[in-house]
Amino acid sequence: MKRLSVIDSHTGGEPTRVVLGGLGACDLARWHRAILCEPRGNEVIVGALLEDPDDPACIAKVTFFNNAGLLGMCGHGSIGVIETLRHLGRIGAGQHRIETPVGAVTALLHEDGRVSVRNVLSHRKAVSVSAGGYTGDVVWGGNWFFLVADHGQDLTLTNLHELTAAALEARDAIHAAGFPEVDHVEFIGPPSDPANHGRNFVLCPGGEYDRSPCGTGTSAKLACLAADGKLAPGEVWRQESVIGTVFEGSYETAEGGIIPTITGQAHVVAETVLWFREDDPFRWGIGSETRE
Ligand code: PYC
Repeated sequence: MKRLSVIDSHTGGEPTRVVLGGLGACDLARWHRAILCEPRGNEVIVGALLEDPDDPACIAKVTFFNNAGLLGMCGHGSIGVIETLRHLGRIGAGQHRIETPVGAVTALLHEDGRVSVRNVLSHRKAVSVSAGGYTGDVVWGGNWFFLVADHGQDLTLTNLHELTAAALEARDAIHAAGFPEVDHVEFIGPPSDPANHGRNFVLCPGGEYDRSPCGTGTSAKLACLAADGKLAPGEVWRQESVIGTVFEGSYETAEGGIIPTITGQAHVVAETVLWFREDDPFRWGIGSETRE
């Protein structure tokens, strides 16, 4: 019987399940739903597979994945990985580098447990694209986003059903408009709390919404603010999620875009050994197409 040790955390409400080895990244096509989804978890969880780094300057190689497959970078997940490594006693406060599929990122673990992730180069690819009834920007923040302000939706938890339906419609429309790479939709609007600067609702590739303000989505937002001259380098932007949790973001200018830094905090909630018994009809996860 296959067993995998995992540590669960959440960052601003968004869950991360760190897999402490026992698989290679190429196994994830078969295993991603078995690890994350029912009956061992749920569709919302983002996985982070830890492997030995290729670059000795990094503490780990991390492959992020969700219910739909592999992700590029993951901001809340990177914060979850750093908190998990701290929890395991493998790292202390200070600067740490991790390899991700889209490039190495640096994470500063603060003494108080907050983590600041210096993300990959982020940039706006297209401005004010009309797609179906939506107009927005196509932006890279470590994943591809369609950032829409004119969605006409309340960015509140009581409106989740409508938000999800509208974001799925916007995703189909931006694909049809010639941007098939976009896998995340971010509806943006004013904050609920005047201490913050903006609020978002982020639809992830598998149809779930991000409970956190989304690290790569906040990076995409910063790339737009920088391109529009609305936020100066080093100035802090406080981004609220649809559940009201907050990431702080700022950026440095770089050739071809910006380098965002996103700060948040993760909390470990469980240490588990997942079992995958051969006689379990849901060994591969409910809804999985994988069969042996
Ligand atoms: O925090 O970058 C992020 C993220 C991506 C998908 C879910 N969270």
